[in-house]
Amino acid sequence: MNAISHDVSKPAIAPGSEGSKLAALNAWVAEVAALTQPDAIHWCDGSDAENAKLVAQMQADGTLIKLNEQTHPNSWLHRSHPDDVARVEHLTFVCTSEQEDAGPNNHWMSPADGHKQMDALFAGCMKGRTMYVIPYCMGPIDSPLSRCGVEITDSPYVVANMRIMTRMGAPALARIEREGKFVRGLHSIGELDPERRFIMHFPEELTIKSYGSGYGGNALLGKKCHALRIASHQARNEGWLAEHMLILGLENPQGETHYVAAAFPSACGKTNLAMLIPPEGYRAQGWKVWTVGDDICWMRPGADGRLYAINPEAGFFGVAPGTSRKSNPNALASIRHDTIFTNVGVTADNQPWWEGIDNGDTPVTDWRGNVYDAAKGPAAHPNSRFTVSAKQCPSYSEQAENPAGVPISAIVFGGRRASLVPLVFEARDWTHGVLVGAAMGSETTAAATGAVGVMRRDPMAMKPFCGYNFADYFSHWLSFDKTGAKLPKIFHVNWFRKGDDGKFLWPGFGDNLRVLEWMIQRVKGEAGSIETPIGHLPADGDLNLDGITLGEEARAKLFGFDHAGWQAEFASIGEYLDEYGPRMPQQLKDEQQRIARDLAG
Ligand code: GTP
Ligand code: SPV
Ligand code: MN
Repeated sequence: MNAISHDVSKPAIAPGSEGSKLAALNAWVAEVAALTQPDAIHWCDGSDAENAKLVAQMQADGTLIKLNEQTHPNSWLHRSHPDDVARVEHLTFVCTSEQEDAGPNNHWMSPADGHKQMDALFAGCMKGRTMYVIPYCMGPIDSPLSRCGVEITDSPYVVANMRIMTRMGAPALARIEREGKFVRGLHSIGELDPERRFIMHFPEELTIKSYGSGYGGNALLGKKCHALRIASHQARNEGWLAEHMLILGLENPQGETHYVAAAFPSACGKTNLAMLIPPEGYRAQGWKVWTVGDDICWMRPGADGRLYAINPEAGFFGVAPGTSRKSNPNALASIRHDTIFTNVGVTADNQPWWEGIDNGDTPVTDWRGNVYDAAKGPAAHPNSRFTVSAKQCPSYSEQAENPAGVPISAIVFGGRRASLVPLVFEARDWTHGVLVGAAMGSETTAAATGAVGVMRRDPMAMKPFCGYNFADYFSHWLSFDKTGAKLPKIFHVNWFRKGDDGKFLWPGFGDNLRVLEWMIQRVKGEAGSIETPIGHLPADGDLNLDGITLGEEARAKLFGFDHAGWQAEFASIGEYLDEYGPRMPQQLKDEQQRIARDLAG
């Protein structure tokens, strides 16, 4: 084991290094230690022995509770502070020198004020605690598309999660030593006081400071803070894209695999689509879905002009509620062992439990650790999650480890829309597709604190995650359409359209394969459609509906085009684009106006 716990009176030098190659890292660690004053410093090597020691320590102090060893070997329950259960968008800042660069889509503070405010919180905050230094790599360790970071944290729970979610430890440190460049993430759980909680990003300095939360995207800094907010800024400068997208491979009966990247807002179906199991008839023919990633996608044009994508993550931090053998058998198979569950309920025999698990069990304890009482709310928090290695997923694609990435044939945008938006439509071209992404709307979910079910604009599912001005982000997207580019087709889906009775009209989950099939046929020029002002919709017979029954209302709403409704929607999209002023690319405004005129005429 390389890791050493340092007495803070000694210099905190990275293990295995002599001399200056890690000088910047060592200097930063020393600077943070001087500010936060931990009792000890531990450099994480990512080994099993290190993990076992940390887990034992967390079991002893109650941070982790052991689950039923027979049914869920080596699996743990963590109960977070009840006020710390989701991302906090209102406390998340992007600190750029110019406010305009952060854009109206972000909360902004000047870098000087941001550092001042955060450093005051961090001063002495690790007294009595151990400071963990976590070197990590986002993406396959040998991929040129990957990027490294170091997270410093005082939370052993964060260390255990980062070990699953990233390539963490010695190999990452070796790459950092080679490259010299890394994203700096400083995190402390602080007092877990919502009044003393901020997540700040300094994209110009490749730096993150997060204080006062131990939960998910607030604390596992490799995930949303690095791989989306900081990476989107880097991607813009370097000519690539960092997106809130799943990546899947769709294998047809002929054995061809097409890769699809899809952006849906938080808790809107990425994990489920990425792990889809085809309906019975399709399975018999040989259709298969391979999982490359379920949350984040980094894409870059290859020498052949196509976009190549990697999943920067190594694990899944997936939504528990609604996950069942019926809805997502691959997820359920993944989490049978070596899994950390956060904020779920438990059964009498100590198995994890959540609403929609649908396995005949009943909960006795809720996510807070109280006796379960249905009158007091759900047993599992609506944003309860599982953390598990991607390697445990039966559908995990070996291509996810390919350093070159996978070529993307289709990009899909989608939202949670009870009304108006049909099941699927295809954009006419790249510019139209970028507008479709920019105009995305979705009803809010429990993944962030605040009201649930409120429709808001969430362009490309990046509203909470774009590290710079959305106007510049859309320009960057448009810039990919250049000579020699072989860009994917762009589609929009809505699995969440409701009928007059308030129920979902589309069966969803495995049956979403029918929509993927149509998309790939469109890519290959093999399927029909009808053109409307909003794009191409499948006409009667274009999409295979064999084996499912849809009533008249369902057919009309899933495949119909509500002219008056879209007129109003396009007026609202125009107003939204105008909120960004002259910085919004004219090309996108022209596209919006052209469609608005089409709808009027
Ligand atoms: P984040 O991890 O927050 O980024 O979310 P995600 O996009 O991966 O969402 P996930 O796949 O975990 O789905 C969230 C919720 O939507 C779960 O409760 C699912 O059961 C539900 N869901 C997913 N796909 C479908 C679908 O096709 N139809 C319906 N009705 N619900 C779905
Ligand atoms: C999301 O909210 O989109 C998530 C969970 O994937 S978190 O890691 O908390 O951001
Ligand atoms: Mn997400």
